[in-house]
Amino acid sequence: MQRDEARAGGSRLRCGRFLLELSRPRIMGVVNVTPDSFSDGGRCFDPAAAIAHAWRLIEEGADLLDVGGESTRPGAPPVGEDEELRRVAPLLRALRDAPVPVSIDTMKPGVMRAALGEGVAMVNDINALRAPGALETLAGSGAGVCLMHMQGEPRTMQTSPRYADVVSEVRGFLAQRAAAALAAGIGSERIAIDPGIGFGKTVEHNLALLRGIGALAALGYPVLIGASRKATLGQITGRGPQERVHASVAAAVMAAERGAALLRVHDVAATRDALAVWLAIRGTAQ
Ligand code: HH2
Repeated sequence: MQRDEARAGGSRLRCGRFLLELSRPRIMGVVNVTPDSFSDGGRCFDPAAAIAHAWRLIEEGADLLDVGGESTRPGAPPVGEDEELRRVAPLLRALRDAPVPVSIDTMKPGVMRAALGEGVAMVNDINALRAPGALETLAGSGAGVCLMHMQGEPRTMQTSPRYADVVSEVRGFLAQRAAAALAAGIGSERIAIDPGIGFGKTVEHNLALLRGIGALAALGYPVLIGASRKATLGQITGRGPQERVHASVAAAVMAAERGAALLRVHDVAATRDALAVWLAIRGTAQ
C-alpha cells in the first residue's frame, strides 16, 4: 500500500468543535502534570509550569495537546481519580479557549467526564475505552477518541510481553475496539487508533509495529504513534530519556513516512522542523 493511500484511510479527525485535516501528519504535544513521568520527571507538576509549557508547545507548532495526570511508565503506581483530576483541572481550565484541540490522557471514565465538562475535545485512552462506562461517556460527547493497544497493565506490562504475530494481533484488537466504539454510537470520524509503542512490547515488537503502520492504517482510521523519548529509543542509542530528542525525531519522521497521521511528541519544535523538511522533499509542503 502506498503511504498516501494509507493516510487517506482516515483523512480527518473530528474532535469536538475542531476538524483536524490529516493530509499531513499532525503533532500532538505532550503535557504531563505528574511528579513521575519517565520523559520529563515532574517538570510540569506545578500548575503554572504546566500552563506555561502548554502554551509554549502551541507556539512551537503543536496541532493538538495531550494532557495527562497519571504516569503510565512501566511500574508506575496508580493514581486515584480525585488526585488525577486535581492535577489536570487547572491546566484544562487555562486551555479552554486554546486555538488547538486539547486531549485528556486518561483511562478513568470519571476523569473523562470531568475533562469533557472542562471543554476537552478528545479523549486519549491507553485502555481503549475498556473500563465500564467509558464507551458510553464518549458516545454522549462530540469528542474525538484515541484507542490504544496495551498488553497487560502498566504496572506489569513489560515483564514478559509475548505475541505470535504482533502486527496482526494489535491490528485485530484495534479493529475490535473501533467496532465497539462504532456500536456505542461514536462516529468513525471521531476515532483514531494507536499500536501503543512500549505498552507490553519488547524493542523488536515496537520496531515491527513501526514497520507495520501501513497495515494498521488500512483499518481506515488515522494512526497515532507515540514513540517520543521511549525506552526502545534508549536501547537503540544508549541514551537517557531527556537525551532522546534526535532519536525521537527520527522515529517521528519514519512513522510519518509509513502513514502515521498523528505524532504524540514531547519535542514539538524539533519535530515540526523535521516534518517541514520531510514535506518539502515529498513536494507537498504547506
Ligand atoms: N504513551 C504514553 C502515554 N500516553 N497515549 C497514546 N495514545 N500513545 C502513547 O504512545 C502514549 C500515550 C507514555 O508517555 P508519557 O506520557 O511521556 O509518559 P508517562 O506515561 O510516564 O507520563
